[in-house]
Amino acid sequence: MSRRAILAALVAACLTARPGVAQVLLPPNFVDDTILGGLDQPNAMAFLPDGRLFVTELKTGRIRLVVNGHVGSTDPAITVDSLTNDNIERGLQGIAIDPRWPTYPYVYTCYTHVGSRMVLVRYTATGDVSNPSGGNIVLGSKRTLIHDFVDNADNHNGLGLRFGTDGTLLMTTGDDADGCTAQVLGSLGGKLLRMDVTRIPAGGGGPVPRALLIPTSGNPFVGPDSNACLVYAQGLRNPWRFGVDAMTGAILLGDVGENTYEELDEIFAGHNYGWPYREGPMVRTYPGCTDPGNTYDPPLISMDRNTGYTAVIGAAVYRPVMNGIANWPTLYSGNYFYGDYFMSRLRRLVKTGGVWGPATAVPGQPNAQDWATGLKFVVDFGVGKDGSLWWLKSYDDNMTSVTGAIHRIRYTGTTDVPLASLGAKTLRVAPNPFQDQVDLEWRLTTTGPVLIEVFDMRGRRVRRFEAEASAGRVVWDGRDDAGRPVGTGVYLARMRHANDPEQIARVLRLR
Ligand SMILES: [Ca+2]
Ligand SMILES: [Ca+2]
Repeated sequence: MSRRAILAALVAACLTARPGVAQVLLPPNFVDDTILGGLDQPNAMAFLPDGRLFVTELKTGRIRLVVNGHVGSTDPAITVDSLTNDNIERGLQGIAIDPRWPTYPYVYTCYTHVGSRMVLVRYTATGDVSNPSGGNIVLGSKRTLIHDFVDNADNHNGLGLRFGTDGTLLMTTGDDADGCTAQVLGSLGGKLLRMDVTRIPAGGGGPVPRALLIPTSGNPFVGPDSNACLVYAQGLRNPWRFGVDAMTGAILLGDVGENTYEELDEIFAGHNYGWPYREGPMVRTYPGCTDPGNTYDPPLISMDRNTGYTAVIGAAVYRPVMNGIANWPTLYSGNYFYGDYFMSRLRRLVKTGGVWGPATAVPGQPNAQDWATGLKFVVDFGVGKDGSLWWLKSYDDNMTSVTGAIHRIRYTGTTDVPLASLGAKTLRVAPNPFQDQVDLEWRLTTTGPVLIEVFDMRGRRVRRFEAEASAGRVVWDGRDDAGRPVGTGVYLARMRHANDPEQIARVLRLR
């Protein structure tokens, strides 16, 4: 967001100041729970596989563990060092948990650092890493993965952080108020970066060589520039928040606009999203560089800032979760929810016939466009282990100090996600252990696209199968997608299906 827009929004917020927090209005059978208040500008969150939650605080630089609605007995888990927090946008930003937790108890975070630079770091957790109700986690052994993101301007930092479904670490970077950089592959600014973190040595230290971060599965741009090798997509302005579809791996991102449009994009490898020559659907110019006439992906949807949009928060793709006690109805599976930092509205996109568009209103939602209202100062979203959509509010509606909160939108109705039929939905592997080949056999209660993937114990996907049937079988010949035989050892086969929680089976390969 531009400084002018921020100031205007702050003034507006003060003029309309009133006590407390607007009520969150939702469709019938949904409630908004406040899980924990009293946080100091919480900024991003990440769930552990066991349901516990890490939250970053923008200005204090604290990472706090939340267990069953309370902060951990050891609090904070760490306060990051050498933080700069002098502008509204500077501070401790995104957070992501290693998908191999607790075997690899790593927490990744990124922040604006003294010396006009931003850093991506990894901490190693010690303490209650395997105890779902344990509150004693300490983060230490800082290892710096990237130490030299330019941070000359005090805004446009990006720094959203998520893992992709293939186990790579994805990170958004803002253009640092220099739009031209978004079109320069050798600059890390204005990009979505994709990194491999599985080859980083244990313990602290760094910065690690760039080459160690380049995914072995390949990124769209190859050397000799080591920055370009981390780039997955370019032409972004200030991409702050994004979501990864847990089933399809699709990456959906909100790019904060300048003065005219906010936009949502689906990110594809090697694609260019147009900034600074495009803002939403608008063709524009930028001082210091000239549009060479490349092909730019148009946004999925643009929001005219005259309608109140100021800083879009591209949120989460909703999917029900395994054994979620409050999974939402099938209607919402695959929906992409998005809010706005200042405007308080939550809307959703659906993909129909391969095209994203605004969802049809559900009966009883607050108004024709908004699925929910009252989410002012939302900064992050995530689907919790219970199947609810959790969200972070950076402070109360008056921006009072230390009033940030964790909320959860919970479904209270009877879900039509076939939880009761989970036992009937199976992914069976036989023979197990196997030597040459193994059958991966599935059975579902409904039809639709089925995705079966095999991962090694480092979380790397080695093989992928797609099918469309309620029951069937594929044969895995012990080779990866490139036809190379995989080594002996344990593999995880994962089945995903549109409306159902995922199924995972362990497979052991012997020789
Ligand atoms: Ca900056
Ligand atoms: Ca764009």
